[in-house]
Amino acid sequence: MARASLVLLLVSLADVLAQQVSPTVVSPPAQPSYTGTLGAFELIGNSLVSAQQMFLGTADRVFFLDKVENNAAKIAGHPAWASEYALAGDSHRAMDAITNTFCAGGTVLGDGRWINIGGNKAVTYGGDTAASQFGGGPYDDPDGGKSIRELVPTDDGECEWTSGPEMTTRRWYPTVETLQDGSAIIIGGCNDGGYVNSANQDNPTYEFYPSTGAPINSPFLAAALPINLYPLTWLLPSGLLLMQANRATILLDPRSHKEYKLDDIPDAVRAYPASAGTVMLPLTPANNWTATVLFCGGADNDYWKTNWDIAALPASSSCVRLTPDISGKYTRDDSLPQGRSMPNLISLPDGRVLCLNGARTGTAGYGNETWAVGMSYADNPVLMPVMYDPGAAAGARWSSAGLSASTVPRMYHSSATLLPDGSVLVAGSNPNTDYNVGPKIKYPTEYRLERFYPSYYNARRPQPVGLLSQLSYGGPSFDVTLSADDLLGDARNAKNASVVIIRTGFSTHSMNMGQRFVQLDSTYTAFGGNNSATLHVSQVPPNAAILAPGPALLFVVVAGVPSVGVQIMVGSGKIGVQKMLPIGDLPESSFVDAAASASNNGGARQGQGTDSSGTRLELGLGLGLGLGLALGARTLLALF
Ligand SMILES: *[C@@H]1O[C@H](CO)[C@@H](O)[C@H](O)[C@H]1NC(C)=O
Ligand SMILES: *[C@@H]1O[C@H](CO)[C@@H](O)[C@H](O)[C@H]1NC(C)=O
Ligand SMILES: *[C@@H]1O[C@H](CO)[C@@H](O)[C@H](O)[C@H]1NC(C)=O
Ligand SMILES: *[C@@H]1O[C@H](CO)[C@@H](O)[C@H](O)[C@H]1NC(C)=O
Ligand SMILES: [Cu+2]
Repeated sequence: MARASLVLLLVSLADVLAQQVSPTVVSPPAQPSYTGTLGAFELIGNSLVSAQQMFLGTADRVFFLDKVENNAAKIAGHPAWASEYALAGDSHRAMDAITNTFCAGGTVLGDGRWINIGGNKAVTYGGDTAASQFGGGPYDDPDGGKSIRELVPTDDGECEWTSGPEMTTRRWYPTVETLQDGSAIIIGGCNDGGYVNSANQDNPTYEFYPSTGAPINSPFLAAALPINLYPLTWLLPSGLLLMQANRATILLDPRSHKEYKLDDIPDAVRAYPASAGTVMLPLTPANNWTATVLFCGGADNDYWKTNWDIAALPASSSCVRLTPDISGKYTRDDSLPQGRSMPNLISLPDGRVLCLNGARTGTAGYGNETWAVGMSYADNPVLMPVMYDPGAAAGARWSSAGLSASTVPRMYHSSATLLPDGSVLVAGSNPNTDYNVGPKIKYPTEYRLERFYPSYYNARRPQPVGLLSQLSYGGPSFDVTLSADDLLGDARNAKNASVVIIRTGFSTHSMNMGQRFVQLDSTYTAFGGNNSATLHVSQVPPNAAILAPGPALLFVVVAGVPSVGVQIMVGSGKIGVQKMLPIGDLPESSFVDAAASASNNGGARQGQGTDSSGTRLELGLGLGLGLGLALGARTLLALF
């Protein structure tokens, strides 16, 4: 019996070793290469095309996608509607996105490929439908409605968009979210566009990429007409998808196709074109990696029903939260200091959320109506950013203290993304049918890039030693060391160190699809003698619905100051079922004071001031297999 279970154990260990990702230790991240004005925006460069869509593809490269329009930059003999921007070099190049990417969706897959999904028909000047849908002048932009475009980002300036297999149905304004196996779900959209959707062109279905077959009908999407474009969607730790459109909210089981109705969202319409800002708040050991989604702003009126001056409609300031795996009831959160449509909510490595971009009146969209501002359906840009602290007491979560305003209105078709150095890149704004600039244009086609510098930006950054290039779901913990400088000269600051993974997401239409913040479990051994510390860090929780596989940024944050993020791979680096490994208990946090370390060489558990935070489950079966795979309480939960 004992032998049998030993054999079993060895077999599963071999399995574990075979499946184990092969991380390398990465060099400690450096300091940012320049300084910024804290709390402020700086104009830095040019996106070459208007940044309707953008994402961070490598630690140094940002990719932009525009709609087809008359940009001066040319590629393959036609105006470009895609580009790449090198952060370190402040240089850019035009790219060929092949088909019309107008209001496409996107995400990154588990193997590191980015996909860009759907779009509009071929157009000619003024956004009007082109004579040929298969290319040719003036823009040579084949119909993108069924397109799947792929990019494997590199730092060599050589990567290019390629065409994947076409979808069977047209999707303009689809949402895309990465799933537990690193594949993607592609949701909704319409055939021909318009300010809002309509029954005669609706596509209330979802499908997967890589494809698993024909699109599946969603009663929820069909019922949410006309506000069912770009449905707000997040993969939840339960494995269900939270979806919100019009006033309705559901949980979708993407496997059984069952939909479970939750409460209607109060106060305002949040999805496009009301375009609230939305973000999943940090998933942390303290909240047991439970997802809470924040929705802020939008339009509190059935504005789409008549032709009236939408651009003058005050935007909503309401914020609500939902913790959908626990309860289907929304709770009201602190309101924004002023109404706002089209904000971006960006997760910062210190756990706060930056709200920027958007307008105080109106919604997304544009047209030739007499009441439009130029063509914009919004007016009164909100130039002032505001910071949300999810840990602050109710009533004190929003603050603009220490922040200053941008000088660039970021209206419809703006975007924003976190960068590895912890600054935020801001781009886009183009409420125009075609490239449109000039002194009389209040909201022109905008190419200017800005960086926003959060309060930690100029502080000396931690330079942790021992970060890994690839993390598994469960498996052996790893150690990261922090120097006295990293700990601000006091080993006790190890108590205030955290290790966080951020997937920065695909930014478009006030969403950052796939954006997620996951804090890893960690403990510390801090040394009073030399004021250094070792962090003992768990791998990713063994549940790929907490963080889907694929590339992400890894930060170590000490007393609110993040290291420069390093790009890592989460999971196997392949699309497919990810191996869930047991996750061991970590050593208890301890503080080894100077006297103790002098007298007994500093064993982690020997220090006098052993700090028993006492919250950790110390079941520690301690199998001592030399792999650091101590099976603990969490393991057992994960395995059975
Ligand atoms: C709106 O105006 C532009 C520029 O004048 C024109 O090219 C386009 O056809 C108009 N669109 C519609 C839908 O009327
Ligand atoms: C944390 O969440 C998991 C499910 O994701 C659950 O099994 C476990 O009981 C929770 N732990 C605590 C302490 O609430
Ligand atoms: C951690 O650091 C932040 C930023 O300096 C500070 O506000 C907070 O009080 C610290 N927390 C602890 C537990 O020391
Ligand atoms: C600090 O002291 C501890 C205990 O003596 C030792 O293990 C560690 O290597 C030292 N760290 C540094 C950076 O000197
Ligand atoms: Cu759009």
